[in-house]
Order: sequence, then C-alpha cells, then structure tokens
Amino acid sequence: MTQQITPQLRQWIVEQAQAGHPPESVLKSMLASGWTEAVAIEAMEATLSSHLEQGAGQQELPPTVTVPDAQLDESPLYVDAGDRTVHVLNVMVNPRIVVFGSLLSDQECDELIALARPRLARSLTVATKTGGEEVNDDRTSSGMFFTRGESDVVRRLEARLARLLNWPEENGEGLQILHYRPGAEYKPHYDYFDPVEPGTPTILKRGGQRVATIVMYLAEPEKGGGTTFPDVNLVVAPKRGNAVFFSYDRPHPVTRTLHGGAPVLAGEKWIATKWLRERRFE
Ligand code: PD2
Ligand code: ZN
Repeated sequence: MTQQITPQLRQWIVEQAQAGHPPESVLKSMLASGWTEAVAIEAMEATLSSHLEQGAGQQELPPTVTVPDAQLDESPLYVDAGDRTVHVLNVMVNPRIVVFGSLLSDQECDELIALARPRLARSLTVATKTGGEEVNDDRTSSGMFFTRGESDVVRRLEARLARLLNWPEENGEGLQILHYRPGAEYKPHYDYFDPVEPGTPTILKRGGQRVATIVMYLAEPEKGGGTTFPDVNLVVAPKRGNAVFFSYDRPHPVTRTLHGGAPVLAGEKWIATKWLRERRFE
C-alpha cells in the first residue's frame, strides 16, 4: 500500500516547523505514527521547500539579543561567584542549559523557605491577555515574591547570581519562591512573554523581555518534581542547593526552551526562581 501525502499532513509538517521542532523530531513522530522513512523524508522535503518558495517561510523571527551566561569557555569544573565557589555539573550549548551544583548552602535554602512560608499564596501567572495576573490550572504550586534586596540572604544570593551569570542585579525580577506538594506541577511553558499577546507591550515596559531563568532547588522531593525540557528530552533532578539555568535570545520556540516542573510524586519541592530581563526591572 502506498502512503499518500495529504494536505492535512503537509499542514501538520508546516506547523511543526513553525513551532520550532527540529526536522529529526518531526521525522521521529511520523515514523511513530506508521510512516515509512522514505515517504516521511520526501513529504517533509517537498512540503517545506514549497512552503519556503511561497514566501511563507519568510516570516520574520524576532531579532536576537545578548543574554546572561556563566564564563564557561575553558570548561571549568568550578566558577567563582564572589562569596561562593559554584560547581558546574552539566552544560548544554543549544539550547543553553547549565546545571550548577552547590549554588546555595543548606542554611540559605532553609532561611529562604522560612522567610517565604508565612507569605505563600496560590501561584498566579501573568495574564497574557491583559498584562495582569491570574490563577492558572497549569500551575498548582503556591508561591510568593521577595522584593529585590529585601533581606540579607536575598541580597547575598542576588549578588552571587549577578556575578555567576554576568548580568546586572538590577535587571533581575524579585526572587520568587514556589512550594509544590504531592501532585503539584507546572506544565511546560516558555518564560519569555509572547510578542503576539495583547498584554505583552505593558509587561515589557518594566525592563524589556525576559532573557534567562535560573531555578534553584531549596528542598528536594523524594520522587518526581524534576525540571523538564521536552524539546531536548532532558530532566534536571531537583537536588537541594543545585540550580538549572537557561537562556533564550529571542522570544520564540526556536530557542527550544520549553520547560516544565514535573508533578511531585512524594515529598515536597521548594524552589527559588530568578528571571532576568534585558534591562533594569522596575
Ligand atoms: O519548578 C520548576 O521546576 C519550574 C519549571 C518550570 C519552575 C519554572 N518553570 C519557573 O519558575 O519558571
Ligand atoms: Zn518557567
């Protein structure tokens, strides 16, 4: 039986490319749904080249910007972050994802949790339609924000992050603390603000786009609760004191920075997240 390249299949292939999925993963999905390899490759080549010829592929990507990063050029095992030597555990180039070890001491983790606990409320996410905030079923944690420089431990950590990631402290949003109980999760999302959403221009007035995220693990669950990067099949284990850093140089899925917090299966997970903006965050 020959396999037909239908208009629906062509449309699906174009959508996958537009969503930033690399050809290998599109091919893998097609093989998994029963397409023979030769037909799948031909369908992808024919569809994407004719799509490009029609000019539809000329859709402009947002321009790239400079992003924070640690100085890892000489593949160091440790980085001097001013008041603390931070361990480099894993480094991925594209997408840029770095796992750091021992970024925080146990005492700092405990202090942040103790300061946050009485101020927790059900987590809100930015309402992209309006630029305000809303409760969202994709995010079943509870959390709070510290203001920048609010206490000794917060100031110390902010200075350490600025030095580690070579990015001004003032470009950081206030530190956010999140608490996940068993069953709580954060479904995969991008941290940048979607340029096509109507609320985005308002959000950008406070310091431009988000360009990087660092998620720091303050208390580890017994099972589950890893930070997932579905586009690259990566799960970062939520080990206390460690952190995962990732950057995105344009607000677009081509950055492959889709990420989520997997459901906590046992125990409790506490994290601190710092989002870094292009410019001073007011
Ligand atoms: O808790 C996490 O692992 C997680 C996952 C995705 C945190 C965030 N996003 C975030 O704070 O942006
Ligand atoms: Zn996130």
